[in-house]
Amino acid sequence: MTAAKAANDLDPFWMPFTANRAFKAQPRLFASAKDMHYFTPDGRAVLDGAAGLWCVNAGHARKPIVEAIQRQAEVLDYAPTFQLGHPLAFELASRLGMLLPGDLNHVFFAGSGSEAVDSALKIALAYQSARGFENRTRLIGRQKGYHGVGFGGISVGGLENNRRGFLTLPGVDHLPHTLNLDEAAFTRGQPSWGLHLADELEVLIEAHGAETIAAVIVEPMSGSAGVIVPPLGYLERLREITAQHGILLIFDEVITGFGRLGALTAAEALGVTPDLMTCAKGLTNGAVPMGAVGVSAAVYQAVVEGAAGPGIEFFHGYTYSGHPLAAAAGLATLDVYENEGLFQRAAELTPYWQDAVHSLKGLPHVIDIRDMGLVAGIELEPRPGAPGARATEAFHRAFDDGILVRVTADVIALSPPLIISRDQIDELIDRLSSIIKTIS
Ligand code: PXG
Repeated sequence: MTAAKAANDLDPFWMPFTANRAFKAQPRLFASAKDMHYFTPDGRAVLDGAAGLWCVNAGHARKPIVEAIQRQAEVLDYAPTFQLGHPLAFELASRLGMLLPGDLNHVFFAGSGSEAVDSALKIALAYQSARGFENRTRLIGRQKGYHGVGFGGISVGGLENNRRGFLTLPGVDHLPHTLNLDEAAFTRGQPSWGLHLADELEVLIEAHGAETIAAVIVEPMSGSAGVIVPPLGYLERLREITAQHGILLIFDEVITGFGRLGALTAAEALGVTPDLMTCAKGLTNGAVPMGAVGVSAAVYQAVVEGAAGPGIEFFHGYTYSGHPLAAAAGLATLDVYENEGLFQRAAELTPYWQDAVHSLKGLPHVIDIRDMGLVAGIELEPRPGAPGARATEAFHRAFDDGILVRVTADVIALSPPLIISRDQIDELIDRLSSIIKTIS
């Protein structure tokens, strides 16, 4: 293939969640990565302030993970997990079952976060049905929620752009989101305003009847909507209300899982245990696609142990559920997290991180700064008539200046790998500060 042909070969890849035409006119490419950095094809280093897409929590191309994947590809590249098995899928499930909080001691594997979410929703319906509550089919999500892009996920999700123009599931309702700049702008960590919004669940229960509701699904901290930090006491209250009414609580921990908030899960960071938990991303350090649902003993018991006949208990699963390469990557990733104490490291870095990101307060156009664990959202005032344009410009400038950030609407989101050093935090924030100062 000639260089000219390669340079013009961007067209066939229909890129996801991308302005394809703009990107292909002015592409931004990565050629390699190591630890805290990406490298462009011309060798320029880009400091990763986004852990790829919230997933490379242990840093890039970590040797133990690379070697585990290489070994596994040689030993057993693929094996089905429908009516057959292979050791690593069981090993990873056992290990996760031991690590996950409370009695979340069973694991259903999927290929991505979206698949994990749709699996969890189906598991919730199967559980209610197994207990004789066939009418408990209603699902409750939250405004601004992101639960991937399957039809189940967009139905319970609350980002309008992702729902508009598609059919969504019937019988779904949404809690209000908890973002309020008037009440809580520039809060450090969890805001003290907003707990009352959890009581809106009581209103939905009153309206629909608890006996029609299967599950409530929320991200403990919303990532994609632009970093929405749960108000103090809010998740505790959702737990109380759901438990009281026989409604399952699902935490979508695709972003918050695996150390992002200074513990294995947000559930542990906040001391609230759901009945089902979805994860993906940091589960394999992003190195091989994998999603998973952590399932409580009671749910597994009801659906699987309590099944009427001897056959298949749950008609659901994916070709790549428990894929050998993903399982190998998952196990090696857990080793790295453990051996390097990365969750603890994230917890210890949090105050430094918080000071650093809040130092951006007062810069032009900055109307809010939110943080939790090693996450930050810096919200810019939208340009009149051009929402998103200002942050998108910041994103492009950042890439050109050697830092990777993530942008949704006018929020710049930061979520670096947990191996980031204090100097690198300073570098990330200094560069971002210069960029924000120069955009109009
Ligand atoms: N749930 C949550 C909470 C997520 O954040 C998914 C489900 C879906 O995962 P998959 O693996 O199917 O993409 C996600 C994904 C962003 C961004 O910039 C976030 C995600 C994906 C892409 C971009 O905020 N989260």
